[in-house]
Amino acid sequence: MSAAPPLAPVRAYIGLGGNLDDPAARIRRAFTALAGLSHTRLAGTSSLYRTAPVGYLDQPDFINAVAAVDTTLPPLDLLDALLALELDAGRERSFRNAPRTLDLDLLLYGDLRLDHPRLTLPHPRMGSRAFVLAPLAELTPGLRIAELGEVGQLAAACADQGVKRLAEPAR
Ligand code: PH2
Ligand code: MG
Ligand code: MG
Repeated sequence: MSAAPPLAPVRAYIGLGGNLDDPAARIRRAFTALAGLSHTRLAGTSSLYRTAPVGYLDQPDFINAVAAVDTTLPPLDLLDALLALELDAGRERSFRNAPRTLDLDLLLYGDLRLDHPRLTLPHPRMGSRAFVLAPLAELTPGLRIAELGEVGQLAAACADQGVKRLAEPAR
């Protein structure tokens, strides 16, 4: 049984990424899929970014973006909905940080701090990853993340990681 859903919508941020099979088109389709989730409104989308791989380096560049949603889905239900969209996009899990068609990471769910076997919030690695912070700062530069700081400042601190905003429209 899951916890009672929030009564008022919660602003959540989702990191999108992929580097296989036309990832830019997949991310655009994922924005549309997010807009179609139950109990959820798509509130904003960043530009698309071309980013150098982090972690496992011998793979193609990624396309990354961030979406904002307002949702009354509880966090684990939102996570399940994101995992279902990854499967729809043909996501396979071979090894950690492997190339993928579509990765949808729940970054923030309001200011909820959560330490659950399936979900840690805020996302534990978001504070040092330019491929998350640059698009998030574009959407909401003044956002403060508890114990990490302001998103715009965090993004500026790792701007040397090789992220390039693409001029073409995100949607
Ligand atoms: N995702 C990872 C690991 N490394 N690198 C880039 N550039 N973009 C990603 O989305 C990404 C990554 C784990 O999910
Ligand atoms: Mg990820
Ligand atoms: Mg993921």
